[in-house]
Amino acid sequence: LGRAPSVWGEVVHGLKRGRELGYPTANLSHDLEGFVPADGVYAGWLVDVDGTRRISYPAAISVGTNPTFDDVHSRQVEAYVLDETDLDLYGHHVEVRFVERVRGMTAFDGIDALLVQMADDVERTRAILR
Ligand code: FMN
Repeated sequence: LGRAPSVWGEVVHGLKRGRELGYPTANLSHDLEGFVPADGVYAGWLVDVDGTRRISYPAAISVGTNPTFDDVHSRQVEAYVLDETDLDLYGHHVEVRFVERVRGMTAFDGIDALLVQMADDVERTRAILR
């Protein structure tokens, strides 16, 4: 396509489980603009486009229904900004740019296995965006 595909939407409140996991994510509202790529994990950028400024943050992005848990039923796009634990983007309009696919979405047997994989996703994302 010549450039990274993007979606645009507002950051809404998710289930807040990501914070407990150590990977808080900015969840995009479901009425986003643009085409969401296939379920999986991607390296990319979360661009805060509020006001006249654009601030880009490196992010590990998850697309899917969070199949490890049985409480999310609709597909969602969520972005973990690398090394950020208290960035407050609620209500902000953001662009999520998908740079490279890292892997498919997986239903893990438990949280420990998911956390091991997410740590690896973060390192791969860091290497891709460097
Ligand atoms: N959820 C899964 O069920 N399987 C996965 O393979 C998976 N991979 C993820 C990889 C990354 C880099 C990130 C940021 C999230 C991933 N997730 C995955 C989604 C997490 O389950 C989700 O972020 C967490 O449950 C928090 O959800 P919440 O924002 O609704 O609280």
